[in-house]
Amino acid sequence: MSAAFAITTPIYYVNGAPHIGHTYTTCVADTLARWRRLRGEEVYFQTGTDVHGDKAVEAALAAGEAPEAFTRRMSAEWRQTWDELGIAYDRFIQTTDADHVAGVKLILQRLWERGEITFREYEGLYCVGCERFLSDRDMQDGLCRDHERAPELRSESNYFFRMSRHFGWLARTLEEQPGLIRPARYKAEVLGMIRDDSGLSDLCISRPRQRLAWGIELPFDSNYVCYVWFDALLNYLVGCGFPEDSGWEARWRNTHHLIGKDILKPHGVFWPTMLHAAGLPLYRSLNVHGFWNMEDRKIGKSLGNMVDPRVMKQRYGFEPFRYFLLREMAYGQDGSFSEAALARRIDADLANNLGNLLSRTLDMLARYCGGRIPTPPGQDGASTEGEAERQLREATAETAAAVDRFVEEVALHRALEAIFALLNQTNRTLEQCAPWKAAKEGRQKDVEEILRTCCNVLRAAGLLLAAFLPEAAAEILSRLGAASALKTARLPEDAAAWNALPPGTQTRKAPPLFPRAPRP
Ligand code: ME8
Repeated sequence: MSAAFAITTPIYYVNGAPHIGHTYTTCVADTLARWRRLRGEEVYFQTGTDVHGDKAVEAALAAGEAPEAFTRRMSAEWRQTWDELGIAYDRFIQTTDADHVAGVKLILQRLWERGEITFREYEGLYCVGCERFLSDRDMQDGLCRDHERAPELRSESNYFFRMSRHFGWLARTLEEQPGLIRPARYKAEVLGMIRDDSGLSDLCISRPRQRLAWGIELPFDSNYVCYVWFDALLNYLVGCGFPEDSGWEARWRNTHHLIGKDILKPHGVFWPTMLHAAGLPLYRSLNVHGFWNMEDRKIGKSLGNMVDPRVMKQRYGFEPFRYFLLREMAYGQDGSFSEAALARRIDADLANNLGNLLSRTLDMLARYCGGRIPTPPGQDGASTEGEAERQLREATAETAAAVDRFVEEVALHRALEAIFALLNQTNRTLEQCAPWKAAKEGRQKDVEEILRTCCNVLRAAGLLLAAFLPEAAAEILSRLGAASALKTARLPEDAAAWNALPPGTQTRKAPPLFPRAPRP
């Protein structure tokens, strides 16, 4: 069980339904996985749910259900949402899965035996309403934000992972492996978190069972359960087949994590130090993105229902929404969501640029060439390649190579920008060559040359877009009479192949690929 490329999303909390933020990370992962598969690589893509801890218990209580039944039901709903949206994951992991629980216990035991875990008293501000210790973030003006009451000073004995002894190693590793955390500014943030004066030291990894029973029991003390983050991070390793599968390490060494910047500390500090302390290798890369905001507020659980991916699917179609997410946000930076911006992108890029090029090309091909792909120059012994065709052939090859590079850098917005720039250039060339005029003047060779050139670009676009917009891409190729191209294609090279549509291939006119967006 080896994989040249493994990709993960965070495992999401089940105290709410998926919103635009979760959908974004998951679509980025899905696109990367699809692209790598089209490159012929063996891919492993994992997502799932994080079901233990206080938050899950609170949400279960609010729903009047036991934590186990509640989290099972919610996990099924998350999974169903990704299925409905066509997310092609290989495994949906849930932190109650038997192999996950066994993996967490094994690592806890190993760290305990290695002297990486200590037991001591902890003193902190405890909110009875929340039934937990509060962090600075939980308080405002000395009061618990949720309960608006003063917390009590309490002490409690707990187990601690001796995390800070690995900070020196982590700092050196981050300097030695510049691509480990991307973009670079998040690496700098992690370095700031582990500086001597940062205040971050050891990590409390247990919760007394009488306070929180919903978790994985510590293998060396049944009075405690494991802290939810310590448990959750290990999902990535378990998904690779650790410890039983002989191929787990190859898969693990090729694992790329995708996360939002809200969970940089657990993934940039807790996780690598946990791995190092357990004598395990590091992940291949951690790729951090920004937040989707709405009127400058982070979209979270409360605002989330306003941008429910299933509602977006109903209103706009899922692929147009997915296109917007991937095109609009520069990976690493924050993005701003509004339905007006979504509608503008759909109209300008999908309906006008791509959709019109496809419709016009196939309409004219039907009108002037019997709907069949014309014979390329050279093959009929007469014409040679014209300037317009040469330019678009070269631009197509450059675009295919650029898309591959951008996907490698997780710059999906730039990959899409490149594809749509090529389509735009093709629309302009089509306008200049004006085949409708050439047809009137009886210049059939010119008509055929520009329409065949457009079909070449559209075939390339169909292949290049397959990882981003799987259904639309398949439809483009099908209308071009190349429905099976995706089965055999190797990207990026095959996207640049010119005149790969056999002359005489029957094409198919159809209604617009993307209707204009309904007004919000
Ligand atoms: O943190 N913009 O789960 P979670 C962009 N269970 N992305 C967003 C976002 C926004 N406004 N809101 C959420 C957890 N996300 C833990 C993870 S992993 C071992 C455990 C995305 O349900 C983004 O990927 O709160 C973010 O990191 C993640 O959802 C947080 O999901």
